Amino acid sequence: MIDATQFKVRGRTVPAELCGELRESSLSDADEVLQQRLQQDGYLFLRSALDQDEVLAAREEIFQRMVDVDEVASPAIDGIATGRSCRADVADDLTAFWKSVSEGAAIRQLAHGKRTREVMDRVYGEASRPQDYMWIRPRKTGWSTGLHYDHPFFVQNSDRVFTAWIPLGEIPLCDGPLMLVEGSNEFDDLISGMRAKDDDVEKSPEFAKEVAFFSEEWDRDAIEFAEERESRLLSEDFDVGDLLVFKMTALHGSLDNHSSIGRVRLSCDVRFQPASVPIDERYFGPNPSGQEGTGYASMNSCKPLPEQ
Ligand SMILES: O=C(O)CCC(=O)C(=O)O
Ligand SMILES: [Fe+2]
Repeated sequence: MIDATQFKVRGRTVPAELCGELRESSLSDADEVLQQRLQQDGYLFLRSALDQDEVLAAREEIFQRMVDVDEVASPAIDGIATGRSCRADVADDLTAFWKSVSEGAAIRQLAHGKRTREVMDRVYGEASRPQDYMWIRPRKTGWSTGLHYDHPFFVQNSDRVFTAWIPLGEIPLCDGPLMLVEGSNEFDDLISGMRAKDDDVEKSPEFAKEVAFFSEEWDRDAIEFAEERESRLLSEDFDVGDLLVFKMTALHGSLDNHSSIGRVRLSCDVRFQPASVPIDERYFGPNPSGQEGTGYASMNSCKPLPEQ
């Protein structure tokens, strides 16, 4: 059972009737069941799907890099923010620093390794392929990610590209895990409006943020939005090894990180597609340009943690 009092968005506690838990699926379900559920709900929540040692190794690897720049206290695995940073003094190039964190051996083993790929093969019903460009998100207290759809960032092959959101360690509700809007993969007014702008997004990549609803104009309060749509905000106390897969048409953001011990919420999100589908070159290779053409530089995580 989730504790609704821990659901907070932008400093407000979400009314209990607007909170819900994610529907849990299991790897013991048949592949077809998993695939149908993803299509129906817009997401698939799999407990204990990934290798716990791989998850913890990735957590330690990333937080150790943040210990080295005085952003996280030792021991790294605890992930407690210091409130300080010497990243800008130590790293000549902040983008290169974050790219190297994102390319660490342990995080790549987790996100691109055999175990995760086998799970994603089942989700697709065929061989899958992860994108090289991936987001690692350390999120300090006070942070929440605004509501958005991922679709505009991955317009090409978008019906076959899925986001794999991986908690790197336990993420209880108070640490601000990912949150999905129930039924949002069927909000046809929003989805068709977004798809209608695909051509413009392709021509002008910076437009994607606006269309994803990240724009200031759309900057919607998740609580008000859920009320208006008579929907609910779904999340979970995530454990080591859990995996959340969702479609580009699932509206999501995160809860507030209101950890009372200043713990940084750490996750990674990587997009998969069937191996048989042609790749979108922006997200593959040793120097992916990403949607905005600036590679890793467009990621918030490139900034020293206190400035994010
Ligand atoms: O982890 C978050 O706060 C947001 C993640 C996200 O937007 C995604 O995985 O697409
Ligand atoms: Fe997203």
